[in-house]
Amino acid sequence: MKKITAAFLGLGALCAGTAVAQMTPGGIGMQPPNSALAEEVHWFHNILLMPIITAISLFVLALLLWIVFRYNSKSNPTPRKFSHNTMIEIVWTVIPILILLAIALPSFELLYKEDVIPDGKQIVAQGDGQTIDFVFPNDFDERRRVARAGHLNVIIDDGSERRTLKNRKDFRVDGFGETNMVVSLNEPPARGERVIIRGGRNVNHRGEVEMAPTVTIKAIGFQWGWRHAYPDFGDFEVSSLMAAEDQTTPELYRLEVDNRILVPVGETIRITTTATDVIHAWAMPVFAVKVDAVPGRINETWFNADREGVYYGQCSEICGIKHSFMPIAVEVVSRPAFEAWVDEQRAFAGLEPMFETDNVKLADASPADAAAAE
Ligand SMILES: [Cu+2]
Repeated sequence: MKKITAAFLGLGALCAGTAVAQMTPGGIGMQPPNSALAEEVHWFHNILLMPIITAISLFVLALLLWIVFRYNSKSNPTPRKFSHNTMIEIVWTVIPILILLAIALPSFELLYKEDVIPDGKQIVAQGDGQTIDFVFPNDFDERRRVARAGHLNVIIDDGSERRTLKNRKDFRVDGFGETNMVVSLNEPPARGERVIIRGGRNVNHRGEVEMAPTVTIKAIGFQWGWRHAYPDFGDFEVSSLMAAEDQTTPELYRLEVDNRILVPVGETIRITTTATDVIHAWAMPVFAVKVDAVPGRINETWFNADREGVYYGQCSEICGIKHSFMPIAVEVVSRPAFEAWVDEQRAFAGLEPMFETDNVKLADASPADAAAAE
């Protein structure tokens, strides 16, 4: 079974295109997914789509070969003259409909998940060794309210480890679907432990509630490059132009940019896109994100990165002669590093710092600077 999956992964990679080949020299697989949603997209492609495509291609090939060899004029000199067969017509109408349904239903679910920005929220409470009841304000729109245990994560964080509690076994909930819900734990969390209750309707395939965005990035495509605005963090824009050939490695040429954009790891990032001239598309394979950037309109999607690192994407809407020269580079970093970067960008734009990032800056500063800061 593993071998078969690997074969399908390989076939999938052949279809995945050149950007992937550039990422891993000699590699043919898709880039490992870096979000829960991307994992689902890969499952859809590798496990559902590729086997169906492969089976259909082999079946059609077999039919063709059968007709070519069995019914050529030599082996079948007097052909039969019938023109209809009701049974076979029903079969070749109904089976493709079933196949299309099997593909369409999970793909609609994925499209919906990519399209709807999560709105989950959390409360964090300190344990005191006594309290067992915690109020979760379920004040979403009526249709978005937490209505069952599947929309809820109850987590105990003791500072070093987090464990997720189980409905009924570890806690009970009063007031599903109402505006004020009470989560009652069976055992009171100890002093020093934190209770984190997350609720929302966007739940990923791991059962985690996806939280509302903490960062919104407006990606503006132009011929030929991207500008990225961070409206939550002040009036600054990061212009990303393709790095010149001598400013990067051969593997990253046409993927690397002069100014990467940064996002914090493990947080929901909302991407809105638009363009100033023609239609572009903001595409980032590791997050399974691809959204058109259309002049005069705003599109949006989102992602939530699992791992830190630098990831590359490209404009994916043929937009003119330098279409292949407008890469996107996203650096996923820790929250403190993100905040330090935001303040740096704000400083470039002549704005006051927004965060207390002394602790991050001290790490870079010389001992004399650190002493002066105290
Ligand atoms: Cu473009």
